[in-house]
Amino acid sequence: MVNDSVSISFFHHFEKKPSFIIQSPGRINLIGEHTDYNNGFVLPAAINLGISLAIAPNQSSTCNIFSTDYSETFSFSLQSMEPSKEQPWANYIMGVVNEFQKAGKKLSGFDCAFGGDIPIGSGLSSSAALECGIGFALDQLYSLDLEQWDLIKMAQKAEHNFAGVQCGIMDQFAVVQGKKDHFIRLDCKSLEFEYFPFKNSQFSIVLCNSMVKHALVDSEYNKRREECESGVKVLQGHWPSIMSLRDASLAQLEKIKPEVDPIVYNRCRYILEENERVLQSGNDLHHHDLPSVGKKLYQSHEGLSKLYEVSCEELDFLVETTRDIPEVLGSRMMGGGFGGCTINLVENSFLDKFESIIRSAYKNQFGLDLEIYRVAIENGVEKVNN
Ligand code: GAF
Repeated sequence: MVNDSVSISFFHHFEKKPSFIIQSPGRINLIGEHTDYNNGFVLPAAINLGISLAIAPNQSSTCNIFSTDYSETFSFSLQSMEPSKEQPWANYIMGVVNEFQKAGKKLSGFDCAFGGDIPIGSGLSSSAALECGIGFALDQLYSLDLEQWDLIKMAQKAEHNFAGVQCGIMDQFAVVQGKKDHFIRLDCKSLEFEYFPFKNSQFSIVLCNSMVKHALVDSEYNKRREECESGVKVLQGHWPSIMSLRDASLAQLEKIKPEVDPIVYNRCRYILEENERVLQSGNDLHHHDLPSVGKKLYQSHEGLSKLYEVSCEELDFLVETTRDIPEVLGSRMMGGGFGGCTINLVENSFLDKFESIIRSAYKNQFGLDLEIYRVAIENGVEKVNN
């Protein structure tokens, strides 16, 4: 991570030293995509790519933010905040400040510089890293004694209210609760979670960044949410106790099939099947059965591509290319979709070869240079010791 350079930028920009530095990671998700806002299961982890924030109070009611990556400044008053169209990155910070104030937390003005090594808009949740990073920083700066779940929920609300994406809880959860060398299986209904150790000397987690981000990502995301909700309404008509897809079974879904739009049926089917895969993958991790997890990654991608329709030709190509490589246990698109990264489980001894095969296949097909990251699982948001 980039703590030192952010600290230096802070000093140059604000001509004083920061009170402290916060390190906030991005996240991966082994399996369980689009299940979070359906009250289902997810299996994410925080990673060694993220954002660092340097912060100090400024004895005013103005907040001054410097983004080292964009080389841009944004200032806002604590008394009036409006989402910015010109500098959308500032919305993640204002959104959190806004939620804190709504919850009655007393804040005063601050100066903050931030930047990182997490690729933006690649499905690694740079937005949750920023939201949780600033939330954690404000908690420390003003000794607010926030509960972790309050931080997670306020960061999620910031995304709803200031970025306009009706996201689930997974990203903010993983950024806050991440634990080195562990995946976390979260039940998004009960909010209970369980850590699964992952330190395999034989296989690595490799992300392939397609370097594309197709338009309409946010509106398609919100639309998927509505489609699932419309499926729930029909199910509820028959079984009033069903409050979300989490409460329904495949048999119940089959029963209402004639009554629902085929697209809605497909969306619901994917969610029910994916929930099952997440539960089983946790058990596989418990038994160190990575080949079995790998198979489920392929099944998950199939569902995301054909039933949930959030993939794209670049992601499908990347996943298909791995199918003939025995040293790859599994591959699938990760995150909201329509671009971003695939997650791959690759045998360590084959990593260099894997990279060169997939890089040249992708270049031949789309004329694009893949970015590839071999990621490690790290702790969630924390203060840097200095
Ligand atoms: C995005 C959202 F922010 C998450 O809540 C989750 O729904 C994910 O897409 C898809 O699984 O990252």
